[in-house]
Amino acid sequence: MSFLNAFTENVRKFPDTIALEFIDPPLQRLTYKELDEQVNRAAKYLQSLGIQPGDRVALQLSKCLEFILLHLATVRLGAISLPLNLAYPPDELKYFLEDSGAKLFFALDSAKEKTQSILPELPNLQKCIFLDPTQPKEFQLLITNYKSPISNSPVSNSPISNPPCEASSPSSTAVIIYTSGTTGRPKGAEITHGNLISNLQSLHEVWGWQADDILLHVLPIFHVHGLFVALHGALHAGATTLLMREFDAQKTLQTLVERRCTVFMAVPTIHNRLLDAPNAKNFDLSHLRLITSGSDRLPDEVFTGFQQTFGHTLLERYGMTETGMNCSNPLHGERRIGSVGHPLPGVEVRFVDSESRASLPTGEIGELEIRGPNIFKGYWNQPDKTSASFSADGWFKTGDLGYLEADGYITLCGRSKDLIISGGLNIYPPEVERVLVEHPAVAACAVIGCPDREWGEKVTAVVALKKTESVSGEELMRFCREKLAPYKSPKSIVFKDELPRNAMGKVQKAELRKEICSG
Ligand code: MLC
Repeated sequence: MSFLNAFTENVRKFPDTIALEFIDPPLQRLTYKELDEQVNRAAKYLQSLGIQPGDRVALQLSKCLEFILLHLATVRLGAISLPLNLAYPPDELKYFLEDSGAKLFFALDSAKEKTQSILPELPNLQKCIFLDPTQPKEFQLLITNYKSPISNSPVSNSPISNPPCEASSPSSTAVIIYTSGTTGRPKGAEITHGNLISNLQSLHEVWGWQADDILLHVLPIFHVHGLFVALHGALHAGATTLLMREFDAQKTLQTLVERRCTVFMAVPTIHNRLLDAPNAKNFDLSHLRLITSGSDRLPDEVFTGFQQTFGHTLLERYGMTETGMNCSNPLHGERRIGSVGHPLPGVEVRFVDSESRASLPTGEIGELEIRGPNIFKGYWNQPDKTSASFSADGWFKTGDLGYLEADGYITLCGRSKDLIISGGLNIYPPEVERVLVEHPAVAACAVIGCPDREWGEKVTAVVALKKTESVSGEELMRFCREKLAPYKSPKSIVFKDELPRNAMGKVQKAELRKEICSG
């Protein structure tokens, strides 16, 4: 049973309902029936390129219809979709393509030059196809006019040859999403059809998704939030999704009002920008039935700011790439400030002592562990890292610290992992440190997240230079940007003669945070 079953059912029930509409150029609008037909066409095109169940199809595209069609078509074939952040530079991209063994790679025409240099080093990659989403007709021609490898005739509207059932069984992988890790390179989280189905069903129930909902979608579609929670959520419900290609605060407020949207989902940085938009108070959002916040802790001032400015109580929910959504505040009932609400149906939570791993009683702060049908299958080709991320009795270790309140609400209050969350994106300091120490002038460095109103946390590098060397902060930032996505690169560099270390020689980041972040 594929997670697309509900979508297919909606094609039958609501063929003429608008499924997707891109609200900025190129303007595009598809009903459920049209979307289904185009997904089928794209699936046949992928089949003609030799894509089989289980193959990985990598997509590093902007937020465009081509991305959505290829993603859904890949999954419909029982193959594995691999969405990639556009911000990854060639160094990182090469690693993802190599590690996943992707067979097919769709990239942006505008990235051709920088992408081409890495292609000869990828033996598993059979084909790289460059697309220009500003020219949608070209893609239509591509998926319609290719020759069938069997009959050598142009593709018709005949149905795709169905994948074997096991290719889209609940335990088979539908999507791989890379997440950074505390050690080593990023890991590909294998998310199964079963994971997606259970989460979609829970959120459908808990958030009261309806077929007449209109979702304004402003998030990137290469992450769990924008792809699974928002886009899949709406398709699962038979609802309409209006897609904004790049987030713009003013346009978001205007569209929410003019198009009578009913659902909006975002990260705290985006909610904050809405509050800061000129004349924010003049936008009447009273017709929206649900505005959610996730991917990062929702600051109290954004929660109360939203109530004061828009008369809306944000619904905070909590998830991770490896788990999908875990907890949510209620649709009806108290949405508690600072809390992520209750576990979703079928999701079990417990808090454990970080050292002894013993389960803790209500009210005591510990590390959050999760069990349920939403928990991913494992990290692609990384059995050791997979088993290290589970407890001996099979609970997923989130690395988040928090406690269970007496009335069942869950409050998170920190992390046991060395992790920075900036604008809803996870950044593991060791990844940035690994790059910084490659610079010949750097003797040692520590990367920390300093609290920041705009980003939640700001990536800050503390650097000690070799005695005989000198380099500017700007030069180090430039150096990082060549090797890392811009959002991971430090936004400020602080020089120190030496880094504070404990008796074991480990850098004391807590001390650095106290000294540097408050300044
Ligand atoms: C952009 N920049 C960031 C950044 N996003 N820096 C740090 N953190 C980020 N998140 C950089 C840009 O590269 C640019 O650098 C500068 O900041 C200003 O760019 P901008 O144009 O103002 O940024 P913008 O494009 O508007 O992006 C901001 C944003 C975006 C908040 C809209 O980051 C975003 O869409 N965040 C949502 C991420 C998300 O969907 N996370 C879900 C993960 S799933 P310069 O120097 O080149 O100018 C997950 C599970 C779950 O976590 O529970 O949901």
